Amino acid sequence: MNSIEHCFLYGIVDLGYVEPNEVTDMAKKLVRGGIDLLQLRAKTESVDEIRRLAQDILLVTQPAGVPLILNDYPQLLADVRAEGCHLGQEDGSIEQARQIAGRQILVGRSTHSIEQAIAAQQEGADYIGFGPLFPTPTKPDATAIGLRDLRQLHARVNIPIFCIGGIKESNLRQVTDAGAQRVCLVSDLLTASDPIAKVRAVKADL
Ligand code: 3NM
Repeated sequence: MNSIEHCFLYGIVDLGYVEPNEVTDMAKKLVRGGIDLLQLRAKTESVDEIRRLAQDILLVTQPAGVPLILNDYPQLLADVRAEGCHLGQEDGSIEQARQIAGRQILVGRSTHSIEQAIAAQQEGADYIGFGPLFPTPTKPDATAIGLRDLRQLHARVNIPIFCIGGIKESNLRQVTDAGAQRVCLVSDLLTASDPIAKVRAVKADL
């Protein structure tokens, strides 16, 4: 299984873009392209549906050694063998998520400022998301925080930092020039005419 330190391109299968019956196929494409880490993000589906989708994706990710992270739902990790969960600022504590899962899991936290990033590291997160860097249709109500904090952030936080929010193949260079080392992309991968080629192209530019 890829260790988190070796993950640079994080993809999210977001049910806002992918129909439930296309989830496995999309996961296959992202894995085939060389995605390092994958998240299942389903904001409106039932817990039972998320469990079923996660089980299906695991058939793709586990043989490829790609960790699968569930957006929230640490309770599912007791019986779904995904590798971890991702918590927002409003979700529970990292320690609580580990206890609920009852086994060793990865736990990530969304952060939107340097202060939140440092707090997540102190709380024991395995990695953080940091964003949204740019305005994004995937999280339309979130305020973009821009690129200016990235160097200071990387100097002060030493767990893996995945920059997120409005990042595309077309602006990736701007993001890495500003100091980003790892990125998470959603819509640019999921709406690509050829997601396999898109993942390969983004990875080659990282
Ligand atoms: N979390 P896209 S931004 C799911 O800043 C998510 O915490 C964010 O989607 C955060 O690549 C975001 O389509 C959406 O912009 C990222």
